[in-house]
Amino acid sequence: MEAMSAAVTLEREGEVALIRIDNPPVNAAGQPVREGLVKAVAALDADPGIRAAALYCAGRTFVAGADIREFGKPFVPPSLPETCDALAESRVPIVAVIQGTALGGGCEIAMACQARIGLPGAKLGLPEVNLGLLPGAGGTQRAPRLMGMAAALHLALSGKPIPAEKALSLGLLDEITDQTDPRMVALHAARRIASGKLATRRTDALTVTPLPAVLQAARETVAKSSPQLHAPGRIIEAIAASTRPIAEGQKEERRLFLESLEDPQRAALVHAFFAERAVAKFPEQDAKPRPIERIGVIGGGTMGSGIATACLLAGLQVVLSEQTEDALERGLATIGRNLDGAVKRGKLTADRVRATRAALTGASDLNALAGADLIIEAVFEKMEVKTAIFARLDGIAKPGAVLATNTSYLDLNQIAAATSRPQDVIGLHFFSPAHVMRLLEIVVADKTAPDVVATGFALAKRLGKIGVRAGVCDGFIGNRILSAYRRAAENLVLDGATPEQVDRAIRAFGMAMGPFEMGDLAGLDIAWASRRRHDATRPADERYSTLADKLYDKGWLGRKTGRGYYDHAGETPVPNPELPALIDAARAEAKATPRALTDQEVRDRYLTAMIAEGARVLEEGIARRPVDIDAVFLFGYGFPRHLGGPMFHADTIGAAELVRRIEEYAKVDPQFWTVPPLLARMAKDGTSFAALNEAG
Ligand code: T1G
Repeated sequence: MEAMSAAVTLEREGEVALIRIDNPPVNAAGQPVREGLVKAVAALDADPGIRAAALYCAGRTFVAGADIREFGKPFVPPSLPETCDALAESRVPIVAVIQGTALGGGCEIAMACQARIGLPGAKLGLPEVNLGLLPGAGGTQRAPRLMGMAAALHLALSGKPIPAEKALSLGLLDEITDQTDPRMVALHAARRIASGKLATRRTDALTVTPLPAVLQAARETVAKSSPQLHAPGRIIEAIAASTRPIAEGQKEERRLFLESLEDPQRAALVHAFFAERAVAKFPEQDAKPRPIERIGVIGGGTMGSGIATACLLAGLQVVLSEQTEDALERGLATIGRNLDGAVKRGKLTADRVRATRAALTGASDLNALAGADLIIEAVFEKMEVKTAIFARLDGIAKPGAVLATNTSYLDLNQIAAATSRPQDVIGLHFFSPAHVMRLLEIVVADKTAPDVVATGFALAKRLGKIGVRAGVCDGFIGNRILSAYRRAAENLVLDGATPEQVDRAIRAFGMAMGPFEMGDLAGLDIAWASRRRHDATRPADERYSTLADKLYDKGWLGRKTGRGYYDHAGETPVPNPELPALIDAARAEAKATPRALTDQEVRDRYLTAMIAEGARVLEEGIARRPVDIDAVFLFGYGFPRHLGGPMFHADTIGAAELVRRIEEYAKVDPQFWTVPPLLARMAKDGTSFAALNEAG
């Protein structure tokens, strides 16, 4: 075994050689991998005794792609394209042996080799589009050569990995083996090449059949499905170039790849990729989670049945508790429908349905939860209801059971104080529909034990959700910030915008929905209850829009009553024709001086409110880092991934400009528009939220 670099070794076995990559945790193609591969190919070329070689990886997976952490840092040669070219031009035929996932640059390394074998469960993919990139190491030229232009377009535009069987049928793999040891498969395959029993192909010598209609269809599809994203169009153009001689095609690919590397969308999408992983690091992460196999769910309404469904889909045992048999039946029926939906969506295989349904039991007596490892309360959002339930649970739940509430804003410390075991109490704030939305706010009270926090994160992982640690305040991270930019939206209407203009401007920014259409969807009674909750503490000088109250008073609660800010009677919602009169009345009451606002002004004010409240949430320690806020909004509130999240986006505006905007807006509404001290300091010091993330 001869070291080619810190991550690559070369082993000679008679007339064959084995190239081994070992770069934990996922064999990312960082500089040591690239350097080692180039040296290994040179060593093979220089050794006439070697007639065939195999490339395999140590650990759980083949190369998972370029090392994303290198982006934006000074480049250290050789590049991944040069590495793949070296493999493609190797005198000695090389077979790539793939376990786990060969993704991005990893798939490109495999495609540059002269044959590819998949181990059981292997997957191959070109996920670069998810990072705002394109396969930039020859992938847009070699994938069409191996699998045809149409399949290559689908693989690179979907960004989704395909199983080995599909890869084999498309020509991306040459064989699948049932052997599980990569080295053994590698040694055997190299020997088969040497003895002429395993055919090899030089990918670069293959040609691509032009499919102009397929290319045009792809252009039209991406123009419709993701008009705001830049990478898909670049991928199509790079793959279109694959009908040219490979050197020309690679030149076009390189041009487009370098363009994508500089694109702000790439930085934002890579940030979003790491955000999902960064939030899984939290102060209590070394504590041992408590075992969670049996889950009790209290409340079979929308949230409770959604939470129960999420737990069932994760293979957990669930006892659903409701107050009456009728309510229980309704809850169980909702869960049944959710599971049917999961089967339709392919989230639950037919053979698992029976076992999943059998894991669910119902009870109309809280005592049935005595054996649960973790109990999640999801009942009516009233403090007295929740504290009464937790007081009862204190006498029912077994010692060590985790007691969780799904409250979306109530004071967790007060709920914990209703028990004699506050250390076992935690907030698990799910987002509706709870069995679909990936975000889970894990709310930590003053006395929550570290292993209970770790249990919350273990449950999030088990449910396939993204857990984000939050401190206790009204609305935690997401809803607290939501209330700020919702208020900014209401004040924008006082100042001259229409709800439709605000929604249009925010959708044009990239949010899935604007605030008013979101309100109509969720139900205007939810925000009404939130405003009532603040009546007693609302400062007298607060600028308050009565428009939403006027809609509520008319019984216009949005989609569920057919009318809210919009009329939902027809195919597509149209602005409520009775709204202008109510808007005029609300403006008069607020003594507002409406004027025409541009969509840009609407966006600036709305986003500045979001970011300013995010800065306050950071300052108070409700969120530990800006990236935690980004994760909440990327995975729970439809913030566009290609903009990285509110705090990542804030850095593209800059603290000084944000402070300037707030001071300008404060001239009309000084009570709402105050400069958060953190933002003022950042403006003065010239620091960024990214720097705060680094500081951790
Ligand atoms: N580079 C650097 N680090 C990576 C990485 C990568 N490509 N992939 C994963 N990691 C880290 C991750 O941050 C985490 O670190 C640890 O590995 C385990 O990951 C030229 C330009 C492979 C399916 O987009 O999809 O190639 O948090 O928790 O759930 O054309 O990681 O432990 O410190 O996700 O088992 C294309 C991205 C790159 C694949 C494994 N490749 N990775 O999932 O583990 S661009 C990708 C994944 C490219 C070329 C272009 C997943 C996984 P830490 P994990 P997992």
